[in-house]
Amino acid sequence: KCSFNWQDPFDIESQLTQDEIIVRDQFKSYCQEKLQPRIIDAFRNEHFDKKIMKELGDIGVLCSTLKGYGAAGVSSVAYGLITKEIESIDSGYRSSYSVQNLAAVAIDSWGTAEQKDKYLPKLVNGDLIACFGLTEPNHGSDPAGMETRAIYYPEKKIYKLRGSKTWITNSPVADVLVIWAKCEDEKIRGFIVERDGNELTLGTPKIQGKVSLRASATGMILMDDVVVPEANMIPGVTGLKGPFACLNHARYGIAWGALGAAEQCMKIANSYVLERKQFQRPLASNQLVQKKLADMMSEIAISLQACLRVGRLKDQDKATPEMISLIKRNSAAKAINIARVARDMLGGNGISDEYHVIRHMVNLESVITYEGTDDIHCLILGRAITGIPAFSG
Ligand code: TGC
Ligand code: FAD
Repeated sequence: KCSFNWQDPFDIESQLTQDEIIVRDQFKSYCQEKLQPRIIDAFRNEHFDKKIMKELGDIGVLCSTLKGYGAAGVSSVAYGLITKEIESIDSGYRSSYSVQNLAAVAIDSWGTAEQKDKYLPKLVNGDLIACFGLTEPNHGSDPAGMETRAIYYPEKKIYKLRGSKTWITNSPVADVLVIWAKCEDEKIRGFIVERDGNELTLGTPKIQGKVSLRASATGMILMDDVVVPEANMIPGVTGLKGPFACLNHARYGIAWGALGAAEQCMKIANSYVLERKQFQRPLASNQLVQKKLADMMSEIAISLQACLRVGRLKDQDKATPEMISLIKRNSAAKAINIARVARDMLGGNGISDEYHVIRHMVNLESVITYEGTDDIHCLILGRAITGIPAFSG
């Protein structure tokens, strides 16, 4: 006879391969033993510990869907399970992890063999930290309007990059910066910029005072004629298709990840209401409280099943960008609502970082915004339904 498990209502476990379960369980141990004890201090002090990237490389989860270059070559579902585990600790850690992958995917998808051989092994093992610079101060949701320019100097076989990027995860700590810029033919291309040797023309100031994602480093990228050898121009793609194709991977990872944060908030709220007594009985014995838990469980279960479905399709090369918009938008919105309700269920204690829920809640404010805001993914879906792009007038 089958029994119902509220922690896995649709029995996702039985839909995973043995390899996926092993990857998840090993990584879960690392997250619990090594990341969980660091997070309160990291968040309080707005500190990203660079050693974490090396640790992630050492245990083989960095850029883990790549084939070759020392990468684990795991399935998209295993990758989703990894992002879920890391985000159950903190969305900031997941961000740093995702962006390393995002930059590596750009090089892997569109780079030369020399670029791949030079950078990918070190991004996979964590010797190098990377960032992905698309957003600019005047162009967030509409990167087509980017102002960053790449000017080519044929006699020296170099490009010079001029402009600024902002809200860039990992930029203050990155050794390698993948930058998207407009060339003289008005086409957008990607460039691999090394921090070393460019100290005079490249600034990556940290954005201070974030109330969200305080455990990941976010900064600007200021470029004042940064010299980039021609060999570091990513030649395989022109136009926004380049960065957007990479974003498909990252948005997919976020869809799983946000549910890790949501699940954690639900578990904390459930334990709390079972323990906490008001009016001489546990809070959990109130119908209003049980409704909140039932809603959380339902949303997480349905959302996870959707992620699994898209993950399986992705591995068969059948996942469309619209499917990914649907699950990114759904997971982030469901997760932030769950975090807000869980925060309320903990009463006054809910606002203390010792209980973790409010940290997840404020982190998820970034998660609904980056990699395409809730509105932008809504409009991508609206365009798919009506055939009418409604982004601009
Ligand atoms: P549009 O005309 O729709 O497309 C331009 C070209 O790009 C292609 N394309 C895609 N290709 C692959 N995958 C996708 N998802 C694609 N979306 C579009 C498209 O086929 C076209 O190709 P071609 O060959 O015909 O030229 O572009 P648009 O300018 O109308 O823009 C539409 C819109 C608003 C949807 C787009 O600009 C958008 O998605 N904006 C959101 C920007 C965004 O997501 N930024 C994310 C920055 S990175 C980040 O946030 C990292 S957070 C850190 C972390 O992950 O933790
Ligand atoms: P805007 O585009 O100005 O949007 C503001 C509001 O207007 C939003 O509600 C939006 O939905 C709405 N809006 C915009 N256009 C429309 C429209 N046509 N119709 C209706 N509503 C609209 N970027 C990178 O390139 N790399 C990174 O590593 C990175 N990391 C980030 C880390 C953090 C912590 C954060 C917060 C952001 C990061 N970003 C990164 C930037 C992120 O992708 C952008 O913030 C996001 O794309 C939104 O752009 P914006 O902030 O300029 O907001």
